[in-house]
Amino acid sequence: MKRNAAVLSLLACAGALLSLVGCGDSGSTTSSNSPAPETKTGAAPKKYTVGFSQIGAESAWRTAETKSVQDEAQKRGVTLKFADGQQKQELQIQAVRSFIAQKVDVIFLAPKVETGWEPVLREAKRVNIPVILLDRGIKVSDDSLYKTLLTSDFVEEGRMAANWLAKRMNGKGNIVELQGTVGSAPANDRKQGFAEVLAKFPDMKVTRSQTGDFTIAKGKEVMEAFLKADPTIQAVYAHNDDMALGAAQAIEEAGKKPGKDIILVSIDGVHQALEAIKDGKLNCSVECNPLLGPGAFDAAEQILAGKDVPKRIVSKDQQFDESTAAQALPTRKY
Ligand code: GZL
Repeated sequence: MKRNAAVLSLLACAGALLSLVGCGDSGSTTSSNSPAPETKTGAAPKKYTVGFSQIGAESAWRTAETKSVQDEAQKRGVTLKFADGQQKQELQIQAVRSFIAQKVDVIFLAPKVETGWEPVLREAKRVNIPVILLDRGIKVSDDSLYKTLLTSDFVEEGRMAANWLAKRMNGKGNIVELQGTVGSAPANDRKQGFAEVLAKFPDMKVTRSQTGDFTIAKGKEVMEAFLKADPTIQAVYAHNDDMALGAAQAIEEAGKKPGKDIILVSIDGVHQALEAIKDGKLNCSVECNPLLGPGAFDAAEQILAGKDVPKRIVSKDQQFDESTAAQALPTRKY
């Protein structure tokens, strides 16, 4: 009897070692990477594997989202295979194909842009691997190609930014817009929501609008060009905080005071933005929750248990300005 137990525990150790070696993915958390056995009871399997095709690390918001998913996987003992798309859709698609080949149980995809996903999502569907979209939506002819989307209402975020700015500028002034990544859902929708509200204020105009690709560096570069072209700029609408922070640097280097000479409103609500609002260098940030890890794994476990999930799970957003940022800071989680 003792000999059998020894043999069994040796085999178990060998199996665990193989699975650790088998993983080999950057940033993957390992417990066991063998797909969980089908459960009879309809409960989610205790052990399962998720492949996460992330856009990249372009902003503080993105980094917070990645950390939220990785921390939650660790907490639940889920094997997470993480792929950084480095802002390239083709790398994200390659990662999804690799997850299919590795027979993961669920795929998380944060899609950089709205189009170009149908072929690879059909491949996942063909082998019954459910896909959960994180933070950005996609345009597909068949929405059964993904199970659910966890997101915020980007159009509403654009409206909130415009309403705040209209109030702050008493309904008049010229504005430059730093757009997010071309073709992405947040850039398209935040532009739409902002324009919808601005249409009600004939004395408020967006005089220049260009993508800053959601990064500090590009936001600064575009703002430098805007300032050279038009010294009368009165306000900046940035589709995310990182571009607004870059714009604030450009405004300072041009000898003006961001937050005073030029008003800045942006979206995300990251810690650095609230600090800048407290320091008077930014004026308003509309929150967009990146802490999608817990909700994503809840949805995954519902799906693995054979239960339905809503097609769209939308986070509620608040906003922060000079009157609220300072007291919100101590409790902010990203
Ligand atoms: C929004 C997300 C956007 C953030 C940016 O859900 O896709 O991408 O607003 C991030 O900061 O880069």
